[in-house]
Amino acid sequence: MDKQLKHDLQVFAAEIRLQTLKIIGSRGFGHVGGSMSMADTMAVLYGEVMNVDPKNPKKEDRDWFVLSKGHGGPVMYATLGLKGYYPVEDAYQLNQPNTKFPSHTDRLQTIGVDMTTGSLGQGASEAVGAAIGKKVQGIPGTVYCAVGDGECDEGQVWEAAQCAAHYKLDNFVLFVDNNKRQLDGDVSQVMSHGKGISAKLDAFGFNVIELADGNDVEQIYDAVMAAKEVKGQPTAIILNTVKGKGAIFAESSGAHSSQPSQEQWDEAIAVSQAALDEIKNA
Ligand SMILES: Cc1ncc(C[n+]2csc(CCOP(=O)(O)OP(=O)(O)O)c2C)c(N)n1
Ligand SMILES: [Mg+2]
Repeated sequence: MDKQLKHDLQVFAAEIRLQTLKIIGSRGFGHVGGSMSMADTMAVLYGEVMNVDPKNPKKEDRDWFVLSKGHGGPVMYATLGLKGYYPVEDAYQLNQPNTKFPSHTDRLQTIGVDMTTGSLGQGASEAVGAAIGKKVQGIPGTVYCAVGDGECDEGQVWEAAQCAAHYKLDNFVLFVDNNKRQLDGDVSQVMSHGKGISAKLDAFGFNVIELADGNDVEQIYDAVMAAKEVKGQPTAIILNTVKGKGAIFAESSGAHSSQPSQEQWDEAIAVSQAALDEIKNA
């Protein structure tokens, strides 16, 4: 991977992390864990890979991104704001009355959000439907979708997977945020995944790429580039991530949602700003 591009994407990921904390911090509580684990993937997708235009958010041949784990809305809002869909500060209205930035992503509320999500599992089916729609209509572009590892408890995810393989959707890429934690605790304790999510998706007919470090922009970028070469099959990219990555009050606990004190918010945002400055100057 080009050194400059890697640096730029690392900076973008750090900016997304900082803004995600500021967005959730504006409300005082929210889904820090599952937002922060996705920051690097969002940086790769919106920073380099995806064919999107903030000035023309609905352009027909755009790539789509469906955050099926819709509770990660804040990382989406941070990314879209930094990308130029709206001033990122607009999202400091998270989950307030009449906000355009609800806790879970809503395509009728927020510019740049391709699909409404929040009921776990549904986004995966919606994304597969969008990919089929592109094929049927001959519209170029890839549909990227992110599900959580806890979300994979939903049968609907597997119906979507079966459908994606059946229809040979090589315009569909499924990210699994394998952060090992879900709402009630460890995924392995709540509902374990047998031989693993990779093995399951392989059995369903996906081209599977498992990343040792799903918070590494280079590994994510290389996987997406490899997915683009695959024909006649959907690709799944398994992101072994850290829940809460970069949020000092959440990273070690892997907390699902957080409501730290104002002092803890201030400290976390200061640490995140310092991390951004360090990467920028590297
Ligand atoms: C159908 C459905 N059931 C339950 C919930 C409540 N819920 C929201 S997030 C979550 C846990 C999801 O865990 P995971 O997919 O691992 O998310 P992440 O770790 O990426 O935050 C649950 C049970 C929901 N949103 N939808
Ligand atoms: Mg999880």
